Amino acid sequence: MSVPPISLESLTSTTSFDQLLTNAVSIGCAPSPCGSSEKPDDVNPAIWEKIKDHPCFSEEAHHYFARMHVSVAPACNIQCNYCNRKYDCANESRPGVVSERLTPDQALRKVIAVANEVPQLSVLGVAGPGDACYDWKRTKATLGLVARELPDIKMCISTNGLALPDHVAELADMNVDHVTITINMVDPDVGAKIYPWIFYDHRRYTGIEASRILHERQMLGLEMLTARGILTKINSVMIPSVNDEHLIEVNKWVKERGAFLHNVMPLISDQAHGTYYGLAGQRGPNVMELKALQDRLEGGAKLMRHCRQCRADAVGLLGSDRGQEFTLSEIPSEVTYNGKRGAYREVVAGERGAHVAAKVAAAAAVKAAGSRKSLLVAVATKGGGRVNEHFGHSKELQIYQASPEGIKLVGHRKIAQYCHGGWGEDTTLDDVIAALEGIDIVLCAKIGDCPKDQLTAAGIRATDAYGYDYIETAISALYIAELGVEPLAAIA
Ligand code: CLF
Ligand code: SF4
Repeated sequence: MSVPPISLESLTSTTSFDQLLTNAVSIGCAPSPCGSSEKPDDVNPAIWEKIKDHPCFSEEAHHYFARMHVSVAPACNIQCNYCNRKYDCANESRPGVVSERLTPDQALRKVIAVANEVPQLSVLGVAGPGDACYDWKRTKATLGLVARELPDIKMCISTNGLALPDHVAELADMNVDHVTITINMVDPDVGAKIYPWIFYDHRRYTGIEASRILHERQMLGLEMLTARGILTKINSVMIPSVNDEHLIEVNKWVKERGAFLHNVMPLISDQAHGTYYGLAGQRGPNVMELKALQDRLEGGAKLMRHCRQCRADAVGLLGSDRGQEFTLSEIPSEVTYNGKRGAYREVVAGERGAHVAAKVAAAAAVKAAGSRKSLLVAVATKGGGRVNEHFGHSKELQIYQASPEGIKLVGHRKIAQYCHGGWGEDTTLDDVIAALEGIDIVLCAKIGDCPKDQLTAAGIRATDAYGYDYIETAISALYIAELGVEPLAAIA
């Protein structure tokens, strides 16, 4: 097992600035004067500048950087059959859910408070709980206030697209570089099964006409953003038997219109949410169905596979929401930005070059092995691109695929936390095993004999032999060992 690297172990969701910087200095991780060395060779430099700190637009950045959403836009101009914004639960992570709505001034206070406490913060997103473009006055006021006070934070919005064409020019003027449009169909017949109504141009439309208008506005908005060089991500909700096959067509349309990323997300449907689909018993796809569709879409518009389907008030690294720490009642009425986040960026810039080099070497090693074997690996990580979380502490595992094409992140699986203060729950482990369907091996920083043996009995091997290594380095070593080139001594 490798020795824990202090700097990367520091990149957890709750580390203070002082701890972070002290640790970085103690291992000689000197701030880099220029972060350019970490740019992957296949990425255009201008695009890289836009995405390198954005945890959603760059899979690599999500290991280091965090987003926060401010819930300033409650109004919406359409109805989706999967949405009910009245429902809230502190443990519920899905779009549309918030615990409190904010005015633009309150949002600014919250952004400053988070920026002072969360070194990883790099992006501010307006993602509802309604529609950022329909509730434009509040969205614009918030983005303007934050841009003035914290100019180094990237701005990002998420919209259903209906009102988007009306605001593209202002988005460009405000230097908003990242826009997400939720596009679930390009055929109004399919749309009519997803959207019961829209409100457009002072009137309400229903049925196929509603979806035709929505579709035309979405395509127009996408084309306008592309023409202005604003990066777009298309979110599509995969709804089995409604639009799952159709998303192949959606992927083609958005690629032709310049979308930067396509993010296919599973429908979240539960009767308790009170949505049309939840009440009607419409199911979401299981993890293997989602992966199968995403695999079919490879080669089209580039896929995002690390989305966590965030709440509209989410805060922190993707997958570890700290929103509950920053409710308005916890934030002083006067907050001043302490400007310390720059130091964190310098530490990361020094680290990322090494990580990218390790990724390239790991992918080359897997390809050079010359095997047709494919391996699905579940990784316990709390950030920094390392295998650095104990199995028993994990609430989600990141899923990587090693194959003749190299190593890539293909998703994540939520799991129940197995370990509670030193003891593990067997019933929890049954749920974890069920959530790991199709997984060959679990990689983690530490695992006890008991859960390891039970996983093995269920056909899922687990090892902590590569704890604290870079994820890709660990996976390439595993892959090669699996081929019998080297012994796989530490695997159960
Ligand atoms: Fe937020 Fe969305 Fe911007 Fe990211 S989230 S507005 S692009 S800053 Fe990211 Fe969350 Fe997935 Fe959205 S993981 S739901 S894709
Ligand atoms: Fe809900 Fe967003 Fe759909 Fe509006 S566009 S109904 S907020 S999911």
